Amino acid sequence: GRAGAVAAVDLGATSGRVMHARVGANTLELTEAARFLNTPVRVWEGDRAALHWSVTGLYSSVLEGLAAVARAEPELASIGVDSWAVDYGLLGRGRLRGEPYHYRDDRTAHGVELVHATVAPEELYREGGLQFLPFNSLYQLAVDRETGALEGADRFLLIPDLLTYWLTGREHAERTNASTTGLLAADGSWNDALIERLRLPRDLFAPLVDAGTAVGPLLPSLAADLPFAGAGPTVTAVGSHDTASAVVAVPMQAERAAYISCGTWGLVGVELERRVLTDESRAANFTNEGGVDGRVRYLHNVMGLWLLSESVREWQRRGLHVTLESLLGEAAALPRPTDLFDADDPRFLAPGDLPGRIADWYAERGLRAPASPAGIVRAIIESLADAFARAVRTASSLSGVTVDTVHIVGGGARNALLCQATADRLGVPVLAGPVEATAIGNALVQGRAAGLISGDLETLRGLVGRVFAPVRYEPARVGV
Ligand code: LFR
Repeated sequence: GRAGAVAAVDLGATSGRVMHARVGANTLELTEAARFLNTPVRVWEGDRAALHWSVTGLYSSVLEGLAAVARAEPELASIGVDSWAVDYGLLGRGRLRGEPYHYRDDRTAHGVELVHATVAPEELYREGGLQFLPFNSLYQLAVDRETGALEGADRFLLIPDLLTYWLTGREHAERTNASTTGLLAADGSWNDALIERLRLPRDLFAPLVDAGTAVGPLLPSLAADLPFAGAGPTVTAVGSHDTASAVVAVPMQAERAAYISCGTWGLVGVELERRVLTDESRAANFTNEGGVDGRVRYLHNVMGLWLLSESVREWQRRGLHVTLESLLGEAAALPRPTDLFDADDPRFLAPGDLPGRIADWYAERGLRAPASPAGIVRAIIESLADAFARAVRTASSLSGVTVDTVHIVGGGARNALLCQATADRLGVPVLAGPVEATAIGNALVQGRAAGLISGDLETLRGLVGRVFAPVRYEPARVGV
């Protein structure tokens, strides 16, 4: 087919963007139509301040972005939405019943107790194949059930499905993101038996669709508002879990590469045809998430750039005049620290004073934490690279994939210090980029659904590699 245009809406936990993309067999061009911060907010709930997303605010920013795309490209073929995983809105008779909870809200600890009292973690892993993360949707839903939040709710929609519903009026659950709920069975359908054991209403869960499915046209009221030509674009289900879209756009040869999708989180792993459900895999806390085209995203969550952004937020809150950019520059000039901390430690999950928690980690071991913000930034980068390297080695040994190249995509691909440190620790080259892998993977799946490009993931990745040639970091030492 000939090239055409789509809009990729990509909402990260730190920021969101609407990208205008031109896609064809030999065409892949992205222009940013809108970028906006995604700032969670604490709201008093009678006995505590709970952390929520402002999803209606995000939707408003998305609409502004789509209007900008429409002005530039009235003939737009398609729109697709992806976001971070696991979080959701509850609807009652079509209406959102309150802003969604943020997965970093600490209500989930109790949900873990509730679920594990009914179903053993081993059993959950055998069926759902997910690594244990205290915020997986099933734990959140167990809390909703107990607090009465499910009363009057008749629909559960993950964030991208919720935005798609607001755009089209249609309710569905896209499968890559649904795989992060913990409520899918081994065959990729809703796990009815588990849903019943957790005493969740089965009707909450919408029909599943695969990435690439056309969902429907824009609602008439929106189509009238947005300056698109004719009938306007179709809304298409993409790999709506942002990490699924990012993995589509990793320009890798999957049989010999590992990837690190590095944004707020660092998702470190390999792509497989089949899930790995061994005890070793569960003990290593590796996840089998659903990928586009039925692939398996076999990976582990490492804290990611959150450690940097949340530290900077704390320093700024204390009145220091620092920015991440200036600190990265200073950090690069410092010597490599001898003592690293465990960037995988769950204590770093919650919002709040991160430098303080890093200092505690060192103090508990009788070690001295770096004193200056730049020193802490350097320690974060080296510790992240160390955690990345460990996860790559574990992914390789548990999956049997021999890794001779590591791809870093997402915002972390811009961080030269991090890319080099990761290459050095692994002794293999790191190929960095594209930075906007998630939006690219989102756009490519839409382009394929719209007939603008055809082929398997290898074909799509070939195009990504030609258009966005990665930056290569050679390891300072070889072979680990
Ligand atoms: C990355 C991501 C991860 C998921 C985490 C929470 O943005 O989607 O894959 O584990 O956010 O949803």
